[in-house]
Amino acid sequence: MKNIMAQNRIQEIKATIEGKLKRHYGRTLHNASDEEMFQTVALSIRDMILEQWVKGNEEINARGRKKLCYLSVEFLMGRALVNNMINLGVLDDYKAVLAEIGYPFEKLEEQENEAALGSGGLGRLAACFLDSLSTLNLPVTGYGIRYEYGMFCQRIVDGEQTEVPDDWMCKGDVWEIERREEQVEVRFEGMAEELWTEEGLTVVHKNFQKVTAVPYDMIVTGYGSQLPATLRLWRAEYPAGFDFHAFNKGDFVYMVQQKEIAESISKVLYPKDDHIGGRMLRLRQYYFLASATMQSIVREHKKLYGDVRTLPEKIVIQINDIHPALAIPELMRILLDDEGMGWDEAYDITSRVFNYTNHTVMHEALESWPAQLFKSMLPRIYAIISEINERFQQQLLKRFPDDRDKISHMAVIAYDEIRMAHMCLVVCAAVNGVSQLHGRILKTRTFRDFYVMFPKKFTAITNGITPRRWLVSANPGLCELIAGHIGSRFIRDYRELERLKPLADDRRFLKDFALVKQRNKQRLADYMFKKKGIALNVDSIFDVQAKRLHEYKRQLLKVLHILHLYNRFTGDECFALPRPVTFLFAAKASPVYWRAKDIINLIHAVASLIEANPRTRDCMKVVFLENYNVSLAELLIPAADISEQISTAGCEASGTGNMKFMLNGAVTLGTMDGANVEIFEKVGQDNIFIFGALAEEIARMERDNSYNPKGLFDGNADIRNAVSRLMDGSLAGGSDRFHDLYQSLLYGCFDRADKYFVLHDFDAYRAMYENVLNAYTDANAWMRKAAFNTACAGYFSVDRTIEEYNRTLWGLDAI
Ligand code: 26Y
Repeated sequence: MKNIMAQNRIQEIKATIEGKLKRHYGRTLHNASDEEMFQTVALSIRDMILEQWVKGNEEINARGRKKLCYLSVEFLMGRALVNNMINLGVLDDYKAVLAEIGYPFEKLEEQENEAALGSGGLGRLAACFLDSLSTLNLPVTGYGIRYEYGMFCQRIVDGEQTEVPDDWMCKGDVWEIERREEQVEVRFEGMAEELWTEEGLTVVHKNFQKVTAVPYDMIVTGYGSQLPATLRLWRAEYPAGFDFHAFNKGDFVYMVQQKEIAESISKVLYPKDDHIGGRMLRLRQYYFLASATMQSIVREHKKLYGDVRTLPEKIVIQINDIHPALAIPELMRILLDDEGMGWDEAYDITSRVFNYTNHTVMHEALESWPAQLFKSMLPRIYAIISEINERFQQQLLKRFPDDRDKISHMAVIAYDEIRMAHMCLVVCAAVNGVSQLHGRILKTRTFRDFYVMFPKKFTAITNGITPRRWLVSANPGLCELIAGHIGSRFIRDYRELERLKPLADDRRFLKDFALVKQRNKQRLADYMFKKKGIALNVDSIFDVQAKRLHEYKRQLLKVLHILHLYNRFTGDECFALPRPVTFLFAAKASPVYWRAKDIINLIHAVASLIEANPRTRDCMKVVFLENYNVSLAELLIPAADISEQISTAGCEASGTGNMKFMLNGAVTLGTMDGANVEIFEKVGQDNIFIFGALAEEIARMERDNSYNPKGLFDGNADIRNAVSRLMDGSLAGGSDRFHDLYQSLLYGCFDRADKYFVLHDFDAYRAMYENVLNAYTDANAWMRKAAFNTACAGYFSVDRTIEEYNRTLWGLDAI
């Protein structure tokens, strides 16, 4: 009976695909191109999703349910096709259909360009949030920018990173729906004029430049969900038919230039950059996102409920890091200028709808803008922020009448700078960190004065990841093994994974667990060989560090340690490793972050050094995986034995890669930083390898300036010998190539020496690494650790994260 039903479904799907191929492309199953096959299958899936989406949204609107608006400049979605099939429960059916047709399923997967509208953790978290909100049937719209070029593609040429534009939409995006009729107008430049009329003071924004914001809605599915999430991405266009005056005057060139400027706003995702021209373009992007989104939210609210005053009952807005913070003054502008409200009422509404999540304590990311430039680009918004600042300073003056320093320290505008984070802290209802440690650092250091003033606003909610993509989709072997023992409820209910704990003592289970790991290593090895011609030894330990390249994440620590092992081989004929190790790195460096790019080059130079030496090449191998992205992460993470999470304590807000590795049965080698602390608490000290200075120790050394890396270099031969390799000509590129890295470690270049305490933690890392290698030699004990990590990973499901946000901040009801 079941079989007959499955057969019917399969025939139905096949007929749908055949029909679509014929109608859309005039093709049959026999002569369709790969691209046409992909588009057709994707369209058939999209039809199913749209069906749900229409029903779900009707229900929310009919019942007048509160909705979450999640604002983020990054959404790192990854590929959608297989994920959608899993979520809809039709993966097996589609696999069967394609098998019947004789079309390889993997080929279909590979056709899809991934939507890489993000550079790392922040953007990927936003994507996991949408997955979870939909899975839990909570209403949400994500708002972002439809970058024509997403995160650049990384190519390695002679060991150096080069960037290639990521033309992800070259074939069009099947998952999006253009909503041209819902476009809005965003205004830049000009001036804000105050006018006294009979109704009092009004402000008129004059002589502005218009940019049209056109929304594209992407439908994002959840697992077995009734309510797909909406991701609304804005594209910038030059207003059609605008400035005919210039055109008539024959100023055709001017018009084309203006068009160029307008459309550059949604042209490309900024990975990070520090020159002012680029920064101003980023500010333009931020306001574009903020203004288009707030106009669209207010417009929809009025359409549904008539009265803008009920906004806080129906909408809650989460600002994903500081970048979309201009949404705050933009809502004020709409309420004051368009809706004619008074300041107090507008402020009351605004301060009730917004929350702000901080994702970093790194100073460079707590953005502030030069006041004059800001004012000329956004005159009306500038005036509103000035007023917020003025009123806040009055409040401060009452509270700290004699403390001028404190007042200018906390002000929103001071020393000709606009501090976006301070504005958020003043106006938002809540601010949260993304791990418990990060939350504490925000209270006690980064925003200490604000915590004293607004203690109730501060919380910490630890990040999470979606088990749908990071286990079910990325690691079907492990998923099947788990389901065979505890059923498949764990996919929706993160508490279920705990039930694996007793199995960590079951030898048969551990054997199967090891087998799955081995297959995943083989899967990665096959991929690397086929795509890059690189052979991996699947019997070696896979030791993986995969994340954005940044000094604080300390890829350099791992490289220096590899050089240390190399030195031991060359210095001592009897030295051996208990098992061969493959050191896998994957990371993109920001195109203008020269030191990060040097580190990538260094990794390649060290790889060559090891490869060239017959003593080392069979027991050590360094591999750099080009172009790290979501799809590669899905292959790489399930294959890892060791998960390297070695940031300088106090620097990594949370980390989410650490959770993905843990879930897939890799054991963490890490510092007490970000969510590593909580992983440690969950798995216990026998199942994780922790080393290095604690956040308080780092902070103390920074405060009293007591850290002396040169002293460590002089006093510790291991450190000296490893670091000296950078300069002694043994690495490709010659003795000059890594001079800056060497200098940065020992003497500093325009900053403190070894700002991220690499040499400080070197010895602790070296010692702990020995423990790791020894632990691995007991295969059964190692697999116990690995499996126990998986069993403890439930807490780090994004569903737990979303439940916490919802309980403490949002108050949404599931449909
Ligand atoms: C320069 C500016 C445009 C900018 C762009 C992207 C600044 C920062 C970022 C991205 C930040 C980011 O990815 N932060 C990470 O957020 C994760 C999710 O909360 C954390 O797990 C991770 O520790 C943090 O580094």
